[in-house]
Amino acid sequence: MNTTQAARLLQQFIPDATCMEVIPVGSGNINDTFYIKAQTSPNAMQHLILQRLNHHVFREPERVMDNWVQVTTHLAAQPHYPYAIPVPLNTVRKKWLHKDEAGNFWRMFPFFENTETPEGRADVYVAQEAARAYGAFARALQAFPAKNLAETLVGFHDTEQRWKVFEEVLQADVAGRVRQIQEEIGRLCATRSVTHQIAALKASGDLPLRVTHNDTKAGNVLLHRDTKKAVAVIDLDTVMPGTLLSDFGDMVRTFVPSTPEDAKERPQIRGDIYEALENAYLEETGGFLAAGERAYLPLGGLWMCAEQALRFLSDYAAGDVYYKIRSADHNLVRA
Ligand code: GN1
Ligand code: MG
Repeated sequence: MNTTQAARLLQQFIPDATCMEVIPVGSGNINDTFYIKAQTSPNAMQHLILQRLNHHVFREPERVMDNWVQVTTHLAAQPHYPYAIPVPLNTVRKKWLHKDEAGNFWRMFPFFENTETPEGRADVYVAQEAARAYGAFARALQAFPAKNLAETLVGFHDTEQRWKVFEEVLQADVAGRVRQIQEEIGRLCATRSVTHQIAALKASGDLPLRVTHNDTKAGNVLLHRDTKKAVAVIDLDTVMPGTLLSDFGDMVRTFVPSTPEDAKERPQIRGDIYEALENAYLEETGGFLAAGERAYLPLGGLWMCAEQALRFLSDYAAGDVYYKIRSADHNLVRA
């Protein structure tokens, strides 16, 4: 994206602003994200995020934004929620999305300055900060009726269904890669019992339906660059009704290993980080978790490792149709 293109999009949100700079940012696997520096008056600059929402994945972009706005409105009304809230800007037409001539959906947010995400480099302190932030997010949304949120990605954490799709993908083998991934398939099959256990737990009614973030990875919590204090939980695209086990689990998946999701080396599994996550998350959520949630929280970590490996391997076998990739074996490496 060049400044002329960015300027045209910026006009849709802040008509009198001049685009001074545009830089691609973030490591999202689905959407395209840019930092924009905008001059909004002779001596005022605004720092913004411009993002293209992937409408091939999110087939109903307006409902994604409706969930997002419901949740941020609720968070903003909580006097004790201590973090910054990613509230979208309105377009000049008073919408949350601008649809361009090519049919792409664009949105804009304030940019949180002097922040970073702790992908692949969390120490105990950082893990605590992040887990507290995700825990506080869940706590602040405790009284929000989950059924008011749209299920924007149907069956997102229905791992049994994802297994069915995986089996179909293996059967079809359109990319001709199945022979080469026999070892990975074998290892994935060893996680099948975790998935069955989760399915049984969901059916038992012991896991209350709650507002869940569903993308609680290390890339979606912003920390202050110097103090490493948590600043904001971001990326509310997947807020939906769900179980907190998966939110805790995706933290485990992305904080406990000593390397980022994309790393080729075999990661170390860090017990001290796991403990820090669990303790800090429970500080925020322990007061309201149901007995079933509390008892099976650790299973969430296994579940999310298994489910994400399944999703990545499935996409590799299907010929890389879902996630953005930056190398031919990217999905295999992630898996
Ligand atoms: C995707 O694009 P991003 O980074 O926000 C994916 C998540 C995965 C994640 C793995 C809608 O999230 O579910 O956990 O990649 N989002 C969607 O890094 O599928
Ligand atoms: Mg996301």
